Amino acid sequence: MATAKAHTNIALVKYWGKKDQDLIIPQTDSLSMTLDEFYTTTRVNFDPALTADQVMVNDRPVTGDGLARITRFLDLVRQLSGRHQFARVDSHNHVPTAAGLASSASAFAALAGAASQAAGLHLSRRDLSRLARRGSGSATRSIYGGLVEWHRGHDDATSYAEPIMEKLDFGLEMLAIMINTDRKKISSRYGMQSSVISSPYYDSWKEVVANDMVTMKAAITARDIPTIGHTAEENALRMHALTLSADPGYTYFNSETLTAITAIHRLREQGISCYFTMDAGPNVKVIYDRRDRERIVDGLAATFDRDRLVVSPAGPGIEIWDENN
Ligand code: 2P0
Repeated sequence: MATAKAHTNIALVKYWGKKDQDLIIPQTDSLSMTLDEFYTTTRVNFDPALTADQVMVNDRPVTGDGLARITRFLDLVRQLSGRHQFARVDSHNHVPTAAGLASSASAFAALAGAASQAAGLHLSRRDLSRLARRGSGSATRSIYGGLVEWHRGHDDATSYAEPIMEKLDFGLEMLAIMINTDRKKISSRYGMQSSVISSPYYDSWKEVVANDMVTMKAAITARDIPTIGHTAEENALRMHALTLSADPGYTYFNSETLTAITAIHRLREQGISCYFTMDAGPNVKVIYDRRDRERIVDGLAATFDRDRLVVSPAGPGIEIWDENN
């Protein structure tokens, strides 16, 4: 039996498309910040008495496609470790109520950590990152804290993440504006594949990311938050242009997303340095220097209730507890 705690991450240079859908080898590199506020804890117990994997998330049983995806992942761990027992998985996502933030990054990172440890594998963090990748691409980066780079690689051995700066020594911070949606969202897995296949801009996107990776890493080295924020914002908008330009086109924006973007533009017009990024949903995350936090929260509170504004500094890498000993 083992338990792991992994934090979610938000990409500053996005991953949007796979080269190999089975191994989850991405088309491009990507770069993220792990967040302190949002995490998953998962306990895994391989039990000879079980006749199938049993999975609970937030105290509810997981069935159907969700269970099949986790069983496929556990099959990999069984293959690697030579174990044949089924597992009991108990997972809790710690995100503010109704956050609507995707948690597959922290979920599969925590599952990779707990399942591999419970199966007696003692993986290096690089190998753990490769294993987490097989569950969900963004989970590759959630093994590490702080700022993290996922090298796209070209096969299972070469596609893994590495930390750039695990403990931040400057004031980069994020704030999530919680925007709810009732609309059934298009999964990132489906959405990114649709962009790869049908957006006429996909080749340009690969060039954009190659350039943004260079700019972003130099800006991190220089602790230059305006350049980090500006590059992340442009990168996110160009990723979202891939959704609009797919066939059929779609978007993760809703009307409140545009309201949030307008509010951020207004803060910038007032001379406050803040930028936004967005993922496969309507929530907007603001990127800024923590010394400006109060002015940004006060400014956004004119439009959004304060309980919808969640501040998060950078968070730590995965922690794993072996409970057999
Ligand atoms: C990212 N996203 O870099 C990008 C930006 C969302 C937008 O990674 O199919 O859940 O499991 O590999 O990792 C979300 O996609 O997709 C994601 P799969 P994943 O964070």
